[in-house]
Amino acid sequence: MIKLPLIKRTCESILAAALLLLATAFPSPGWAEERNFNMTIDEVSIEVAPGFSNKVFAFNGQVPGPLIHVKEGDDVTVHVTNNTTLAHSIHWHGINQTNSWRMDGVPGVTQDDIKPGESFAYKFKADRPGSLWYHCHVNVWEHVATRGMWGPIIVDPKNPSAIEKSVTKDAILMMSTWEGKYANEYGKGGMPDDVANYFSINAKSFPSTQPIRIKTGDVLRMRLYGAGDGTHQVHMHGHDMLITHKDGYPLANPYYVDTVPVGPGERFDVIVKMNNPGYFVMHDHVDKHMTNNGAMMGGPMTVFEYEGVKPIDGYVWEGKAFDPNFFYSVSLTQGYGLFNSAPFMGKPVEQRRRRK
Ligand SMILES: [Cu+2]
Repeated sequence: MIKLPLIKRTCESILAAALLLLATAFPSPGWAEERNFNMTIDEVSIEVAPGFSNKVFAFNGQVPGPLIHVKEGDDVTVHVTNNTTLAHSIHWHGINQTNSWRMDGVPGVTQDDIKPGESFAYKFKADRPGSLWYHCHVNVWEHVATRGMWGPIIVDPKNPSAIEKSVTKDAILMMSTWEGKYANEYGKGGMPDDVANYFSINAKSFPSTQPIRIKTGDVLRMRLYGAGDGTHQVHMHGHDMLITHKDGYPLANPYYVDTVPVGPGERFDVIVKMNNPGYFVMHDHVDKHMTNNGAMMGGPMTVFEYEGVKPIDGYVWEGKAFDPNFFYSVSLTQGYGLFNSAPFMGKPVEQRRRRK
Protein backbone atom coordinates (compact mmCIF):
# COMPACT_ATOMS: atom_id res chain seq x y z
CA MET A 1 0.00 0.00 0.00
CA ILE A 2 1.39 3.43 -0.95
CA LYS A 3 1.62 5.81 1.95
CA LEU A 4 0.05 9.25 1.62
CA PRO A 5 3.23 11.25 2.54
CA LEU A 6 5.12 9.49 -0.27
CA ILE A 7 2.46 10.50 -2.81
CA LYS A 8 2.62 14.05 -1.47
CA ARG A 9 6.43 14.14 -1.80
CA THR A 10 6.28 12.72 -5.33
CA CYS A 11 3.71 15.33 -6.36
CA GLU A 12 5.83 18.09 -4.86
CA SER A 13 8.91 16.86 -6.73
CA ILE A 14 7.02 16.78 -10.03
CA LEU A 15 5.66 20.27 -9.40
CA ALA A 16 9.13 21.63 -8.53
CA ALA A 17 10.63 20.08 -11.68
CA ALA A 18 7.83 21.53 -13.81
CA LEU A 19 8.32 25.00 -12.30
CA LEU A 20 12.07 24.83 -12.91
CA LEU A 21 11.46 23.81 -16.53
CA LEU A 22 9.03 26.68 -17.00
CA ALA A 23 11.40 29.19 -15.42
CA THR A 24 14.23 28.03 -17.70
CA ALA A 25 12.08 28.26 -20.80
CA PHE A 26 10.48 31.59 -19.88
CA PRO A 27 12.76 33.47 -17.48
CA SER A 28 10.74 36.21 -15.83
CA PRO A 29 12.34 39.67 -15.50
CA GLY A 30 12.66 39.04 -11.78
CA TRP A 31 15.15 36.22 -12.23
CA ALA A 32 18.87 36.84 -12.14
CA GLU A 33 20.45 36.38 -15.52
CA GLU A 34 23.99 36.05 -16.78
CA ARG A 35 25.25 38.98 -18.81
CA ASN A 36 28.46 38.70 -20.81
CA PHE A 37 30.00 41.75 -22.38
CA ASN A 38 33.22 42.66 -24.20
CA MET A 39 34.94 45.98 -23.95
CA THR A 40 38.15 47.24 -25.47
CA ILE A 41 40.12 50.30 -24.44
CA ASP A 42 41.34 52.23 -27.46
CA GLU A 43 43.30 55.38 -28.21
CA VAL A 44 41.05 57.74 -30.12
CA SER A 45 40.47 61.46 -30.43
CA ILE A 46 37.08 63.01 -29.71
CA GLU A 47 35.83 66.45 -30.67
CA VAL A 48 34.57 68.06 -27.48
CA ALA A 49 33.74 71.47 -28.96
CA PRO A 50 34.13 73.04 -32.41
CA GLY A 51 37.87 73.36 -32.95
CA PHE A 52 38.84 71.42 -29.83
CA SER A 53 39.70 67.72 -29.89
CA ASN A 54 41.12 65.64 -27.05
CA LYS A 55 42.99 62.36 -27.20
CA VAL A 56 41.36 59.82 -24.90
CA PHE A 57 41.51 56.23 -23.72
CA ALA A 58 38.05 55.19 -24.81
CA PHE A 59 35.95 52.19 -23.78
CA ASN A 60 34.87 50.60 -27.08
CA GLY A 61 36.26 53.68 -28.81
CA GLN A 62 33.75 56.11 -27.34
CA VAL A 63 33.35 58.75 -24.61
CA PRO A 64 31.26 58.38 -22.54
CA GLY A 65 31.72 54.62 -22.56
CA PRO A 66 28.95 52.28 -23.69
CA LEU A 67 25.83 51.98 -21.56
CA ILE A 68 25.75 48.79 -19.50
CA HIS A 69 22.15 48.11 -18.50
CA VAL A 70 21.37 45.16 -16.23
CA LYS A 71 18.96 44.17 -13.50
CA GLU A 72 19.57 43.88 -9.77
CA GLY A 73 20.93 40.42 -9.01
CA ASP A 74 22.29 39.72 -12.50
CA ASP A 75 25.66 37.98 -12.82
CA VAL A 76 27.82 40.22 -14.97
CA THR A 77 31.04 39.34 -16.79
CA VAL A 78 32.96 42.00 -18.69
CA HIS A 79 35.95 40.95 -20.75
CA VAL A 80 38.26 43.94 -21.08
CA THR A 81 41.09 44.19 -23.59
CA ASN A 82 43.59 47.01 -23.36
CA ASN A 83 44.60 48.14 -26.86
CA THR A 84 46.34 51.27 -25.63
CA THR A 85 49.94 52.10 -24.74
CA LEU A 86 49.38 52.57 -20.99
CA ALA A 87 48.03 50.32 -18.21
CA HIS A 88 44.43 50.56 -16.96
CA SER A 89 41.81 48.82 -14.84
CA ILE A 90 38.07 49.23 -14.30
CA HIS A 91 36.44 50.11 -11.00
CA TRP A 92 32.69 49.45 -10.93
CA HIS A 93 31.69 52.46 -8.90
CA GLY A 94 28.65 51.63 -6.76
CA ILE A 95 28.84 47.86 -7.09
CA ASN A 96 29.70 46.57 -3.62
CA GLN A 97 31.49 43.47 -4.94
CA THR A 98 29.79 41.18 -2.42
CA ASN A 99 32.01 38.08 -2.19
CA SER A 100 34.03 39.33 -5.19
CA TRP A 101 36.43 41.92 -3.78
CA ARG A 102 39.14 40.93 -6.28
CA MET A 103 36.91 42.44 -8.99
CA ASP A 104 36.96 45.97 -7.52
CA GLY A 105 39.51 47.20 -10.03
CA VAL A 106 42.13 48.79 -7.79
CA PRO A 107 45.69 47.89 -8.88
CA GLY A 108 48.00 47.08 -6.00
CA VAL A 109 45.05 46.20 -3.78
CA THR A 110 42.70 43.89 -5.69
CA GLN A 111 44.54 43.05 -8.93
CA ASP A 112 47.51 43.85 -11.13
CA ASP A 113 46.83 46.57 -13.68
CA ILE A 114 45.85 45.53 -17.20
CA LYS A 115 48.96 46.16 -19.25
CA PRO A 116 49.04 47.15 -22.93
CA GLY A 117 47.90 44.20 -25.03
CA GLU A 118 46.51 42.28 -22.04
CA SER A 119 42.96 41.27 -21.14
CA PHE A 120 41.09 40.80 -17.88
CA ALA A 121 37.65 39.39 -17.10
CA TYR A 122 35.65 41.15 -14.40
CA LYS A 123 32.95 38.96 -12.85
CA PHE A 124 30.52 40.28 -10.27
CA LYS A 125 26.92 40.33 -9.21
CA ALA A 126 24.90 43.50 -9.71
CA ASP A 127 24.43 43.55 -5.94
CA ARG A 128 22.72 46.92 -5.68
CA PRO A 129 20.48 48.90 -8.00
CA GLY A 130 20.77 52.47 -9.20
CA SER A 131 22.71 54.94 -11.33
CA LEU A 132 26.17 53.44 -11.07
CA TRP A 133 29.20 53.95 -13.28
CA TYR A 134 32.53 52.50 -14.22
CA HIS A 135 35.88 54.18 -14.59
CA CYS A 136 39.59 53.47 -14.79
CA HIS A 137 41.46 53.22 -11.49
CA VAL A 138 44.99 53.74 -12.81
CA ASN A 139 46.30 57.32 -12.71
CA VAL A 140 42.77 58.60 -12.24
CA TRP A 141 44.10 62.17 -12.15
CA GLU A 142 44.71 61.90 -15.87
CA HIS A 143 42.68 58.89 -17.06
CA VAL A 144 39.37 59.81 -15.46
CA ALA A 145 39.70 63.59 -15.13
CA THR A 146 40.93 64.30 -18.66
CA ARG A 147 40.98 61.12 -20.80
CA GLY A 148 37.34 60.11 -20.76
CA MET A 149 37.66 56.74 -19.02
CA TRP A 150 34.11 56.57 -17.69
CA GLY A 151 30.69 55.28 -18.62
CA PRO A 152 27.28 54.49 -17.09
CA ILE A 153 26.09 51.21 -15.63
CA ILE A 154 22.39 51.27 -14.82
CA VAL A 155 21.12 48.53 -12.52
CA ASP A 156 17.33 48.40 -12.52
CA PRO A 157 15.80 47.71 -9.10
CA LYS A 158 13.80 44.55 -8.52
CA ASN A 159 11.09 46.67 -6.94
CA PRO A 160 10.86 50.14 -8.50
CA SER A 161 8.84 52.78 -6.66
CA ALA A 162 5.60 54.24 -8.03
CA ILE A 163 7.33 57.40 -9.24
CA GLU A 164 10.03 55.38 -10.98
CA LYS A 165 7.33 53.41 -12.77
CA SER A 166 5.76 56.67 -13.95
CA VAL A 167 8.86 57.68 -15.97
CA THR A 168 8.19 58.00 -19.71
CA LYS A 169 11.61 59.21 -20.86
CA ASP A 170 15.12 58.62 -19.58
CA ALA A 171 18.33 60.58 -20.02
CA ILE A 172 21.90 60.17 -18.75
CA LEU A 173 24.03 63.30 -18.35
CA MET A 174 27.69 62.81 -17.42
CA MET A 175 29.49 66.03 -16.54
CA SER A 176 33.24 66.37 -16.95
CA THR A 177 36.15 68.71 -17.56
CA TRP A 178 39.01 68.89 -20.08
CA GLU A 179 42.49 70.37 -20.15
CA GLY A 180 43.39 71.87 -23.50
CA LYS A 181 47.07 72.19 -22.59
CA TYR A 182 47.52 68.42 -22.49
CA ALA A 183 44.71 67.41 -24.82
CA ASN A 184 47.09 65.70 -27.23
CA GLU A 185 49.81 64.57 -24.81
CA TYR A 186 49.11 61.16 -23.32
CA GLY A 187 50.69 60.71 -19.92
CA LYS A 188 50.14 64.30 -18.74
CA GLY A 189 47.41 66.35 -17.10
CA GLY A 190 45.06 66.19 -14.14
CA MET A 191 47.54 67.47 -11.56
CA PRO A 192 46.47 70.13 -9.00
CA ASP A 193 48.09 73.00 -10.90
CA ASP A 194 46.68 71.97 -14.26
CA VAL A 195 43.81 74.08 -15.50
CA ALA A 196 40.57 72.79 -16.98
CA ASN A 197 39.31 75.00 -19.79
CA TYR A 198 36.47 72.98 -21.34
CA PHE A 199 33.42 71.65 -19.49
CA SER A 200 30.95 69.21 -20.92
CA ILE A 201 27.86 67.00 -20.80
CA ASN A 202 28.48 63.57 -22.30
CA ALA A 203 31.87 64.82 -23.49
CA LYS A 204 30.48 67.72 -25.55
CA SER A 205 30.46 71.44 -24.82
CA PHE A 206 27.78 73.78 -26.16
CA PRO A 207 27.07 74.24 -29.03
CA SER A 208 28.08 70.61 -29.68
CA THR A 209 25.66 69.33 -27.02
CA GLN A 210 22.13 68.29 -27.98
CA PRO A 211 18.61 69.30 -26.95
CA ILE A 212 16.29 67.02 -24.98
CA ARG A 213 13.06 66.74 -26.96
CA ILE A 214 9.96 65.99 -24.94
CA LYS A 215 6.19 66.02 -25.10
CA THR A 216 3.90 67.79 -22.67
CA GLY A 217 2.98 65.25 -20.00
CA ASP A 218 6.27 63.34 -20.22
CA VAL A 219 7.81 62.30 -16.92
CA LEU A 220 11.52 62.75 -17.48
CA ARG A 221 14.19 61.07 -15.39
CA MET A 222 17.66 62.54 -15.66
CA ARG A 223 20.59 60.75 -14.11
CA LEU A 224 23.24 63.40 -13.40
CA TYR A 225 26.82 62.20 -12.98
CA GLY A 226 29.96 63.95 -11.79
CA ALA A 227 32.36 62.01 -14.01
CA GLY A 228 35.28 64.44 -14.12
CA ASP A 229 37.03 66.59 -11.54
CA GLY A 230 34.72 69.62 -11.36
CA THR A 231 31.68 70.39 -9.22
CA HIS A 232 28.78 71.40 -11.42
CA GLN A 233 25.72 73.35 -10.33
CA VAL A 234 23.11 71.95 -12.67
CA HIS A 235 20.23 74.41 -12.98
CA MET A 236 17.01 73.70 -14.86
CA HIS A 237 14.72 76.53 -15.93
CA GLY A 238 10.94 76.45 -15.81
CA HIS A 239 10.47 73.17 -13.94
CA ASP A 240 10.72 71.54 -10.53
CA MET A 241 13.29 68.77 -10.26
CA LEU A 242 12.50 66.11 -7.69
CA ILE A 243 15.66 64.45 -6.39
CA THR A 244 14.71 60.82 -5.85
CA HIS A 245 18.11 59.09 -5.57
CA LYS A 246 21.62 59.99 -4.46
CA ASP A 247 24.46 57.73 -5.66
CA GLY A 248 21.82 55.19 -6.65
CA TYR A 249 20.22 55.05 -3.20
CA PRO A 250 16.54 55.98 -2.96
CA LEU A 251 15.93 58.95 -0.66
CA ALA A 252 13.52 58.44 2.23
CA ASN A 253 12.21 61.94 1.54
CA PRO A 254 12.65 63.05 -2.07
CA TYR A 255 12.85 66.85 -2.34
CA TYR A 256 12.42 69.54 -4.97
CA VAL A 257 15.24 71.73 -6.24
CA ASP A 258 16.02 73.93 -9.22
CA THR A 259 19.79 73.52 -8.89
CA VAL A 260 21.67 70.30 -8.17
CA PRO A 261 25.31 70.38 -7.03
CA VAL A 262 27.04 67.47 -8.74
CA GLY A 263 30.58 66.89 -7.51
CA PRO A 264 33.20 64.36 -8.59
CA GLY A 265 31.89 60.81 -8.24
CA GLU A 266 28.36 61.87 -7.30
CA ARG A 267 25.12 60.84 -8.98
CA PHE A 268 21.68 62.32 -8.59
CA ASP A 269 18.49 60.98 -10.14
CA VAL A 270 15.95 63.72 -10.72
CA ILE A 271 12.41 63.22 -11.98
CA VAL A 272 10.64 66.10 -13.69
CA LYS A 273 7.04 66.46 -14.78
CA MET A 274 7.29 68.13 -18.16
CA ASN A 275 4.23 70.34 -17.92
CA ASN A 276 5.39 73.76 -19.07
CA PRO A 277 5.49 73.84 -22.90
CA GLY A 278 8.20 76.03 -24.35
CA TYR A 279 11.97 76.11 -24.75
CA PHE A 280 13.88 76.03 -21.49
CA VAL A 281 17.60 75.72 -20.84
CA MET A 282 19.48 73.65 -18.32
CA HIS A 283 23.04 74.71 -17.62
CA ASP A 284 25.91 74.66 -15.15
CA HIS A 285 25.60 77.68 -12.85
CA VAL A 286 29.35 77.92 -12.34
CA ASP A 287 29.98 80.80 -14.74
CA LYS A 288 33.49 79.70 -15.64
CA HIS A 289 32.11 76.33 -16.75
CA MET A 290 29.91 78.02 -19.33
CA THR A 291 32.92 78.96 -21.45
CA ASN A 292 34.98 77.12 -24.04
CA ASN A 293 38.63 78.00 -23.43
CA GLY A 294 37.53 81.27 -21.84
CA ALA A 295 35.13 82.28 -24.62
CA MET A 296 31.42 82.51 -23.90
CA MET A 297 29.21 80.83 -24.42
CA GLY A 298 29.95 77.14 -24.18
CA GLY A 299 30.07 74.38 -21.62
CA PRO A 300 27.44 72.04 -20.20
CA MET A 301 24.18 73.36 -21.60
CA THR A 302 21.10 71.80 -23.14
CA VAL A 303 17.63 72.99 -24.11
CA PHE A 304 14.33 71.21 -23.42
CA GLU A 305 12.38 71.49 -26.64
CA TYR A 306 8.68 70.72 -26.31
CA GLU A 307 7.10 69.07 -29.31
CA GLY A 308 4.72 71.40 -31.13
CA VAL A 309 6.26 74.62 -29.81
CA LYS A 310 7.80 76.92 -32.40
CA PRO A 311 11.23 78.31 -31.51
CA ILE A 312 11.97 82.04 -31.64
CA ASP A 313 13.53 83.51 -34.75
CA GLY A 314 17.28 83.19 -34.41
CA TYR A 315 17.09 80.20 -32.04
CA VAL A 316 20.68 79.13 -31.33
CA TRP A 317 20.09 75.55 -32.50
CA GLU A 318 17.90 76.35 -35.49
CA GLY A 319 18.43 73.68 -38.14
CA LYS A 320 20.74 71.59 -35.94
CA ALA A 321 20.99 67.88 -36.80
CA PHE A 322 19.19 66.07 -33.97
CA ASP A 323 20.59 62.95 -32.37
CA PRO A 324 17.91 61.22 -30.25
CA ASN A 325 20.47 58.97 -28.50
CA PHE A 326 22.86 61.66 -27.26
CA PHE A 327 21.57 61.16 -23.70
CA TYR A 328 21.23 57.36 -24.21
CA SER A 329 17.45 57.92 -24.38
CA VAL A 330 17.04 55.40 -27.21
CA SER A 331 19.41 52.77 -25.76
CA LEU A 332 17.57 53.00 -22.43
CA THR A 333 14.37 51.80 -24.13
CA GLN A 334 16.05 48.73 -25.62
CA GLY A 335 16.13 46.37 -22.66
CA TYR A 336 19.24 44.92 -21.07
CA GLY A 337 22.68 44.66 -22.58
CA LEU A 338 25.71 46.72 -23.56
CA PHE A 339 24.96 49.57 -25.94
CA ASN A 340 27.56 51.33 -28.04
CA SER A 341 26.58 54.79 -29.16
CA ALA A 342 27.56 56.22 -32.54
CA PRO A 343 27.64 59.90 -31.54
CA PHE A 344 30.27 59.25 -28.89
CA MET A 345 32.72 57.40 -31.15
CA GLY A 346 36.16 58.92 -31.54
CA LYS A 347 38.55 58.86 -34.45
CA PRO A 348 41.51 56.49 -34.18
CA VAL A 349 44.81 58.19 -33.44
CA GLU A 350 48.13 56.93 -34.64
CA GLN A 351 49.22 54.32 -32.13
CA ARG A 352 52.39 55.15 -30.27
CA ARG A 353 54.97 52.52 -29.57
CA ARG A 354 53.84 50.51 -26.56
CA ARG A 355 55.54 51.31 -23.31
CA LYS A 356 56.89 48.34 -21.47
CU1 LIG B 1 43.48 54.15 -17.22
